[in-house]
Amino acid sequence: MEDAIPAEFCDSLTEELLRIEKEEGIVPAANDFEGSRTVRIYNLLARGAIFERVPVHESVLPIVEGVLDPGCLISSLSSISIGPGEAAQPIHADDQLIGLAKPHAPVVCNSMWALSDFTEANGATRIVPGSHTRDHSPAYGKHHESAAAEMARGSVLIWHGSLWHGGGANRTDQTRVGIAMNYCAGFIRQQENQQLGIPLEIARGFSPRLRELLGYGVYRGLIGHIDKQSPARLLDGSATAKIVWDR
Ligand SMILES: O=C(O)CCC(=O)C(=O)O
Repeated sequence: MEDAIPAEFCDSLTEELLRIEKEEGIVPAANDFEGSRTVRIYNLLARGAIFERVPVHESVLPIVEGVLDPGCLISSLSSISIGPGEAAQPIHADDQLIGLAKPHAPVVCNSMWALSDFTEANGATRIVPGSHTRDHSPAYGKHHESAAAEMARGSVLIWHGSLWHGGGANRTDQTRVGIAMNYCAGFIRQQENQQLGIPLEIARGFSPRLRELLGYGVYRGLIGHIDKQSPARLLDGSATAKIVWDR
């Protein structure tokens, strides 16, 4: 989706990522999946108020709700800044550790926000079009033909979690900066633990929709309840609807 994120918001997000990287001394990991010249900052909702606007963004969330359903959850929110000289990431599917026979209906729907232009040369996400319909995930570490999803800054790439893809190699002298805003169905486990990873005093300040997306809600009136109440009640005392059995 082009022109999804206004330039000023891209600027502010980029500044904030640089601030966190510097203040926390975050450096690249050293494994072939995360890369050795790529700075990744995880759990962004715990690291700055500006990130609260990302999961609920009006350009992206309605599409994800259409792919999953409105009971979807935030699976993870992190930044991926691919530095000069980084090698291509192995092609993978974001749902490949989930033990469901493929192809299956989407249980993961992920997005990549371009905070810089994404080009073939600077490491634009590489995708294997149509691969979400295959009956298997890619063999890890093997070569798979792929295409660079080039996009201008402010664009967002959204994909079915079974799609084969990976970060590209960066052959330029500029960093490719992206935000990986990932969602999952309301009935599966989130990749980053949102209830323990985000301090409760921070989560209490989030909007009701954002709290729901973190998992402070009950999927279809049942999944995630505590004593037949929504976990939102323990978070902030909110009144909760009846559980499905009591309707
Ligand atoms: O950085 C990218 O373009 C994709 C990263 C990715 O697919 C991942 O880390 O799971």
